[in-house]
Amino acid sequence: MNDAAPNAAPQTFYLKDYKPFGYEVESVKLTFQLSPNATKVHSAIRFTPKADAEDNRFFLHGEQLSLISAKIDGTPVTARLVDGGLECDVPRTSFLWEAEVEIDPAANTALEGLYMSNGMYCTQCEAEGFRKITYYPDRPDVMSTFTVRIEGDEPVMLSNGNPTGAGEGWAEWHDPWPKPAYLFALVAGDLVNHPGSFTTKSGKDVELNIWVRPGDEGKCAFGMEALKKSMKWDEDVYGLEYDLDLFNIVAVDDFNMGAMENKGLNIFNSSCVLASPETSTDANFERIEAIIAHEYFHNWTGNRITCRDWFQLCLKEGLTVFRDAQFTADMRSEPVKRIEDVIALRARQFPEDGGPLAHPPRPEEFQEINNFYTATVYEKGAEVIGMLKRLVGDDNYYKALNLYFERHDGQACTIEDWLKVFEDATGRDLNQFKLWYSQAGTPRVKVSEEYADGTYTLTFEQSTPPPPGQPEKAPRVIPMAVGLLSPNGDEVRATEVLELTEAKQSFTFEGLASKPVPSILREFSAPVILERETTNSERAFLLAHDTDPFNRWEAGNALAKEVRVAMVLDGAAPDAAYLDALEKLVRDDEQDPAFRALVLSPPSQSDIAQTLHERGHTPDPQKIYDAAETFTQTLAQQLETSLPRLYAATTVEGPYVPDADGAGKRALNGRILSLLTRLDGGEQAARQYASADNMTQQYAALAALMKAEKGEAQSKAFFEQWQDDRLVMDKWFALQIACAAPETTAATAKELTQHPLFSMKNPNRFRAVMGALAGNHAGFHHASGAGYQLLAENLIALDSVNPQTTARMCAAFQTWKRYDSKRQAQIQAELERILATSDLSRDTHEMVSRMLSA
Ligand code: 0A1
Ligand code: ZN
Repeated sequence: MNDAAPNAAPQTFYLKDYKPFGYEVESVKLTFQLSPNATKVHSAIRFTPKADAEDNRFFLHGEQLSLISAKIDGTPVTARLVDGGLECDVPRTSFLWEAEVEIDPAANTALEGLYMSNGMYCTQCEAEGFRKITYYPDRPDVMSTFTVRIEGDEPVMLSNGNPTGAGEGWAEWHDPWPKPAYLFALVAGDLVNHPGSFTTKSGKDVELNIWVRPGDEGKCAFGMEALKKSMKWDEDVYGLEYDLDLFNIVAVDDFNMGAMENKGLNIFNSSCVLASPETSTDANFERIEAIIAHEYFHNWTGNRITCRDWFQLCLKEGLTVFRDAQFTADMRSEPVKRIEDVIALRARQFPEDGGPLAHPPRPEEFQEINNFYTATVYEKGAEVIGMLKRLVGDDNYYKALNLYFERHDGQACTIEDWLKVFEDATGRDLNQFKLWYSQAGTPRVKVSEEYADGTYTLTFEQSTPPPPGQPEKAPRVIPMAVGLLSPNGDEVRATEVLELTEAKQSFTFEGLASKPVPSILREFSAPVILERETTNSERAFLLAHDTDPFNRWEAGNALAKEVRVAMVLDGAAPDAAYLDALEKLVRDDEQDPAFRALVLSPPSQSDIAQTLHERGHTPDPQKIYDAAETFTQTLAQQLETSLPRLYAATTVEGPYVPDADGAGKRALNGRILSLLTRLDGGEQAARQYASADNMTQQYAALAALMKAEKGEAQSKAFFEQWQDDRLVMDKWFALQIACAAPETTAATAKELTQHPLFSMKNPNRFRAVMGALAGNHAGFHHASGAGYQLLAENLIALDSVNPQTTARMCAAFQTWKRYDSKRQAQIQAELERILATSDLSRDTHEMVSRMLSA
């Protein structure tokens, strides 16, 4: 059942309305009597009224709970059940609140609160799931210590903190660190552990475990190593040590997100922790390492210092994403990580920021906070921290961070607290910088240049398109990293960070013997759209000579986009000079394979659509698809004679190791194989498929074959081999849709929704199918409208099962206004159909209304 009748005006929450809770929560003791359909939860909570409370209403959140009894200081009381919780008359002195409620974990398909997944009990409380477990002030600024007793016949019963006792049918846990309820966790089931240990820098031994279903024990070793590396890295780089005797990770199959940082008991979507060479690709390994690090790093940035309210979500998420990106850069390759992150930012955050779902990293209002776990809060939130670090410098950054941990440990904080430590540590005024937190939209920066008498001038004009009817936005502080190259390719000015603070601003460079070639926005020093009139030959020059690896890739990427845009708009042939430049780079064995693979990966079709839209054109998905096909085919032909040698040279021999070097080579090898498959009828790919001993190569071969419509036999074999492995099956589902031609994409996806292994209850499977549909740009946007229809139908069906995942996947429609009027009308009709569904969840209602009101 969904909460509230959302078709009646849903409630909106505002940042400006923040009021502290009127009571301290001194301690929380919870007892769970587990039973699939009737779990009893007894809570004993000591409240003390705050002397200076502005508001002493005693309101506890609670949803989908059956209240059995309530007592204050041992005497039964009658609580008033109100919308979203209960109220009660309480003493003006410290008192013990006790309540007993009953909940139904087996019926909980929303996967929020206490639920069951494959017979295992599991919780997800962020953001507001604890209120589905018991009555409580479920807000992040209420922090308390938790003692938990679990009664049941499950072989393993876990909660936060340290174990304090266990016996036949019961286990007790105590978490000494005060925490908000969203970090509460409980897991119980038939689990086995992969153990490990870590000694902290001050000599404390920490027991580590990864808990999985029997049968998955062999897929934990990589995650365990990643955890140890994360613990060490946080000590080395930030000086932060782990603070409990035990750190548990649990893998669960049914989970709405990637993972969750519950104190001492991280819960992971099994796709983000289980790994083996046979079942996981290089990309899976990299992601798993990053997510394990991310959740672990939350122990300080999120748990020890948490958020005052959910408007401040980017305080913990932006910082933790930034920290996990630093970690991945250190463990693997800094430029490759930066390039991957910028590709992802442009693919996910830029469309959000330029469409109807745009919001600032710190939103000021929401109806359903679950809808704000977005690319803007996470990825743009991290970009803002990257800019701050660039502006104040590394030393000042770590000085400010030390002050942050010293000053705010144990507190629930705001963006103001965060910026204040930087102001205090550096003496810098961050008022203007703060606009990054309060303004939505991606700034555009127009660059022009002048050269005369040895002086080179760069002029920047910034503007952020305001939503219709809103005033022009004030200029922001933009750190613009710039270097200059001489025409012979030498760097004549090393990277310098120019600080843009005005709408229009010029910077001069003196003493240059000739007009330099500028390399602007190095390392993507700010999340902006750069507009600069330049030539393809200058881009090719930077692709060959730039000393900043990010910008070298960027030059190639910009060139690729220009070529593809010209193909789409003017029907031009693929640019010969670009093909030559690509060929040269791909054949250059001196260059890093990972870099060559990235340059050889064309911009995605949705990226081309986005670029066309930014330039005022209406993207035609079919034309974009045709241009991509023609380009790749032409490139394959151009490289024809080199492909067999390149394929052989990039094939990694020997046992599979999921490290960055091997991954880079395999990525390049995979690109080469996909080109080769266009020419050899799939011979090489079939050989690779047959001999592959790891998923990266097996999957690359299968993808190449399926894309060329030559993979039917291998797809069957893949199914036979892996049908019992849920995570590998997700790949099988998704790949068929990703490889389908535009006119068959929706039908392929529809057929897969009829497959016996398709399930609405497993978010990974639903995402594998519907996410692949939305991700196949030309197929999803096929003129028939079949893609839109299929997604809408499935979202309507999913909404009553799992509102959170439904709402998140609705975002596939967010770019609707950029397409032609026929497609707009088709999408609008689907959005209206969703909105008209009776009993639509608050989550989906908010997302669809926001998109329709654009
Ligand atoms: N805090 C987690 C992400 C997360 C957020 C919400 C969830 O359920 C609604 C679950 C997980 C992270 O950043 O990893
Ligand atoms: Zn996080």
